[in-house]
Amino acid sequence: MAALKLAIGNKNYSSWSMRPWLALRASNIAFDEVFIPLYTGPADKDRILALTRSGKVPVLIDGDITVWDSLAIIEYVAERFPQTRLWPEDRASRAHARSICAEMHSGFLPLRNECGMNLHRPVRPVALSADARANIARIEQIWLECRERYGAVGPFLFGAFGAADAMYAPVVHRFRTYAIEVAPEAKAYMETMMALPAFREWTEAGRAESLVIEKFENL
Ligand SMILES: N[C@@H](CCC(=O)N[C@@H](CS)C(=O)NCC(=O)O)C(=O)O
Repeated sequence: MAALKLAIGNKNYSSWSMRPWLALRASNIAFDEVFIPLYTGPADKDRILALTRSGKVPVLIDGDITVWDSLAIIEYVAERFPQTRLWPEDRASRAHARSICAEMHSGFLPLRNECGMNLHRPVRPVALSADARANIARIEQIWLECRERYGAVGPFLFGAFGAADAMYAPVVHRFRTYAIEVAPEAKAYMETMMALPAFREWTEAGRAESLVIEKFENL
């Protein structure tokens, strides 16, 4: 049994769960996964509430420490396992990485609402609002700026895989599933992410799930 426990929702739909799961797995940190199916009724909700009164997954349990919220979990993992180097070493790059993670965490609602993560969904475009299109343009700009600044160091946003890649991973799926066209450099970044073994592992497991959440199927 691993020291850490990460409670997550359905891999097919739970974009929030994907982020810390990927940060841990891509960093080779051992953890036990606790799967709690989402939106099935009070019994599963009670299982989440027994872990965190926020009533939301993901939740990380490390002994008597409980951490909830995807970004807080990634911050905790980075601090607890410094060898993961989830944040860039250089202060200016780290400030940049934290800014784009915070921007992702607190924004992009139109894109989230109109292009829900759904790994089962056949790839096809959807009519998008002007706000969602503006979100897409901003994310593309964020990625391109990172590629321009750190491309010489490696293929991820800040060179090596890190917190920012984990935070933006669900967007890679959204762009892919909703056939959103992006610039070649942004596409190359998406391909780097899609080839990452941990990303593939999550994706394959999500596609193998048979649970369907109706309210996420109409997009
Ligand atoms: N800001 C939170 C959001 C977590 C969240 O909304 N989780 C959803 C699943 S993706 C959830 O647990 N929903 C269950 C419910 O509301 O009953 C995070 O980053 O972890």
